[in-house]
Formats: sequence, C-alpha cells, structure tokens
Amino acid sequence: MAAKTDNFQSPDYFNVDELLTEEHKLIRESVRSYVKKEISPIIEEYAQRAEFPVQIVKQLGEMGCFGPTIPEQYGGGGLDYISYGLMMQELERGDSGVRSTASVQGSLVMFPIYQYGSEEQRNKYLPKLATGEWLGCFGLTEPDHGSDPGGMLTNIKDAGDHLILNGAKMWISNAPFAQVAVVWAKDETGEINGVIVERGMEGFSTPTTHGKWSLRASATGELVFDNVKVPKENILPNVKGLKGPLGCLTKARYGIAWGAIGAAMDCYDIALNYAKERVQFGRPIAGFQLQQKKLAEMVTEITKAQLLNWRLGVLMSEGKVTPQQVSMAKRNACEVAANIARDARQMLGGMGITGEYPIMRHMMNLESVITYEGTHDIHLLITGMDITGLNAFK
Ligand code: TGC
Ligand code: FAD
Repeated sequence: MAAKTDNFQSPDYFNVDELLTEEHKLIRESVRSYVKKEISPIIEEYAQRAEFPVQIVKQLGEMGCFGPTIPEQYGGGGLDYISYGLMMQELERGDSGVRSTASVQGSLVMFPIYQYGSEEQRNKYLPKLATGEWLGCFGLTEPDHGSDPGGMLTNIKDAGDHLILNGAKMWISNAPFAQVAVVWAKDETGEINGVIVERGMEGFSTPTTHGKWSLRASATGELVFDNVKVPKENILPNVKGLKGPLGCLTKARYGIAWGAIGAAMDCYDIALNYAKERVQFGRPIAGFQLQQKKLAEMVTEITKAQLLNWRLGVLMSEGKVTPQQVSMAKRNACEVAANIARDARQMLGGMGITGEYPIMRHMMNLESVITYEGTHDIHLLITGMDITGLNAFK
C-alpha cells in the first residue's frame, strides 16, 4: 500500500477558532503537522498488520502530548485543558489508537501518580513518563468486572515489609509494551488502593490480546499478578476507594470527548471531498440531496460537539467541571463520531471499505472508543442519575 498524503482541512462552521488563543492554535498546528508527517503515512499499514507503532511513544513525548496539564517541574507541559483537548483531537484525527496511547499515559498513569502519589513517586516516575522513556498502563477492568469496577477481585495483602498482589486485569491499553502499570486492587479491608507495578517484578506478566477488529494499531493486553511482591512505597498514599480510579477516568473521558470529534472531522473532510469529485449519473454525488443531507447533518453535529468541548474545556481549566458534564460530552462525542464514520463510509461506496481511505479504520476504532472509559449506556445512566437523583445502575 502506498504511503498516504494527508490533505486534511478542519471544518469550523461557527468560527470556534475565534474562541482559541494564539497559543492554542500553535499547539494544534504543531500536533496536526506531526500527524500529517508521522502518523497518516504509516498508520493504515500498522493497523492492517495489527501492530503497535512503538516509535510513537518517544515522538509523543517529544511533542509534549504526555501529561500536558501536569506541572512543568515534573516534566509535564503546565498547559490548560483546551490545549490538552486540542492535542487529543488532532491525535485521534490520525487514529484513535494513537490518542489512546497518549490518554492512558497522561490521564491514567501520570495523573494518578501526580494527584495521589508521594513526592518520591512523582519524582521517580513522572519525568520518564513525560518523555516517553517509559510507557505506562492503567489496570482497572477485570474479566468479571467491567462496567462495575467496584466489584474487583484483584487484591493486596500486607506481608510485613512488602505487599503481595494477586489477580488479573483485562483489556488494558499499552500493557504489552508498558514498563509501569497503575493497578487498582482491594486491601484486606475491602478498600480500593492504587499500586504502581513495574515490569520485571516476579509473577507479573502482560499477555497480548489478539484478534481485535478495532484499535488494531494500539496494543491491548492483560495484566496477570501471581503473588507479586510489591514494595510498600509503591502504594499511592493519597487516595482510597473507587473515587481514585474514577477521578482518573474523568480526565481521560475529557480527552476522548475531544478526540472522537477529531476522528469525526477526518471522516467528514474525506466524505466532502470525495463527494465533490465522484461523478455518477453525470454529476458529482455531492449534488444529490441525499448526500447533502448526510454532509449537512455531519457538519451540524461536529459544530455542536466542538462548542460543547470548548465550553467543557473552559470549565475544566477553571476547576468547575462536574464528572457528569464530562460523561455527557464523552458519550455525545462518541455517538456523533460513530454515526458520522458510518455515514461517511457509505458515501464512499465500495472505496469506503478499503484502506485507501481512513474511514473504515476510524469506524472500527470508534466501536472501542464508545465502549471503553464507560459504555454509551453507562454514560446515559450517569446523566440519568444526575438529573433525577435516582440510581438506575443497581
Ligand atoms: P459510585 O458509588 O457512584 O462512586 C464511588 C465513588 O466515586 C465517586 N465518583 C467519581 N469521582 C470522580 N470522577 C468520577 N467520574 C466519579 N464517579 C463517581 C463517587 O462520588 C463516590 O465517591 P465517595 O467519596 O462517595 O466514595 O460507584 P458505583 O460502584 O455505583 O459505580 C458507578 C459507575 C457505574 C458510574 C462507575 O463505576 C463507572 O463509571 N463505570 C464504568 C467503568 C469504566 O469507565 N471503566 C473504564 C476502565 S479504564 C478504560 O477503559 C481505559 S481505555 C483508555 C484508552 O485506551 O484510551
Ligand atoms: P460489561 O460491563 O460486561 O457490559 C456489557 C453490556 O452491558 C454493555 O452494553 C453495558 O453498557 C451493559 N451494562 C452493564 N451494566 C449495566 C447497567 N447497570 N445497566 C444497563 N446496562 C448495563 N480498561 C482498563 O481498565 N484499562 C484500559 O486501558 C482499557 N483499555 C481498553 C481498550 C480496549 C480496546 C477495550 C475494548 C476496552 C478497554 N478497557 C480498559 C475496558 C473497558 O473500559 C471496558 O470494556 C468497559 O468499561 C466495559 O466493560 P465490559 O467490556 O466488561 O462490558
């Protein structure tokens, strides 16, 4: 397959750019250029081979895409949340798996170490994670506990000067390549704790998950703990309970809200250009009403989501956001993007199912994105509980 030329042009129907600062636009431009140069030309082949492009780890570190909101003293970018959102939008415009790598590293590994960790833990792990020297992963989901992580079985037992960790995590992004895992496990009192586990600890393994039709360029695996001896200083000291991992998810779901719209923007841009060029019945298919309806609805939904994300970013930067607002934006963006990818694929006819265009890859990726970090239905229930005060989960 020939290397792809990426001519992406971003839709901005309501001049949302005017809400951004010059710094925001510069950050967006630098990540967009990186994606055009380093991701678009290679990602389809990696996805077809179901291979993780491991070189992106160092590249994303150099671009400042790992932990952009973490303070600079720990290697982070010290940026605001709009900057972080724009980075995730541009990365996922290239591929959801690339954004996943960055989300996990920044929001699910660096954030808990920064927020819940000791000063020693911050200094030991954050600078190496920020540069991509180390890759991290986040272990919450288990074979029998996905939407309901509070029921987890993975556990730690006090063994004097160290802990003994047992259990298994499933569906873990980055796991096969990670040097560090932030793992959530119950102690003897049934309380959930965060533990930092390092590759090389005896009894710790990370088998790869094969056979995915989605996120094929992202590495997914299990985390298996068989009497792993973990030093006590690896416990995150400043959090206990499910609010620890759920607090990380709020940060990562925020990034997905922006990222999924990046994928939607790519699908729209490709479908628009294809429809203007593809001639059937003697005229470009963009001139047919049914195709215009699809395009008009796509740009409408993208515009609404761009405005929602921008407002969410302002609330996030001001420290005023609620997890429920983030949940709504994540759900909305994933649904919008999945629908747009499907319509765009149809607009390309047979070409839409090939790797000549990124649409089928986006469409399949988005099936994971709408599932992980809380499924669409779980996010509906989060909003439902927030507006009614009634819990429909249990
Ligand atoms: P519940 O009793 O509601 O809550 C327990 C405690 O947590 C607090 N809380 C939150 N805190 C921060 N952020 C949030 N989003 C929060 N949601 C809840 C809550 O206030 C409470 O605090 P406290 O002080 O009273 O103890 O818990 P529940 O057991 O009823 O569960 C609620 C539910 C279903 C919403 C939650 O468990 C959930 O979100 N389930 C979905 C699971 C999920 O999203 N898993 C994601 C795994 S990681 C992943 O997918 C990474 S993919 C990464 C990639 O590749 O990009
Ligand atoms: P289940 O919880 O079994 O849900 C099955 C169905 O039941 C869903 O449709 C769900 O909406 C529905 N359902 C469940 N409960 C209710 C209810 N109360 N009311 C109504 N409907 C309900 N996890 C990590 O910890 N770290 C990672 O890095 C990570 N990466 C991932 C990467 C990929 C590619 C994928 C696919 C998943 C990843 N996950 C990760 C796991 C992901 O978060 C879970 O798959 C997700 O939370 C759903 O859990 P589950 O698959 O067990 O589905």
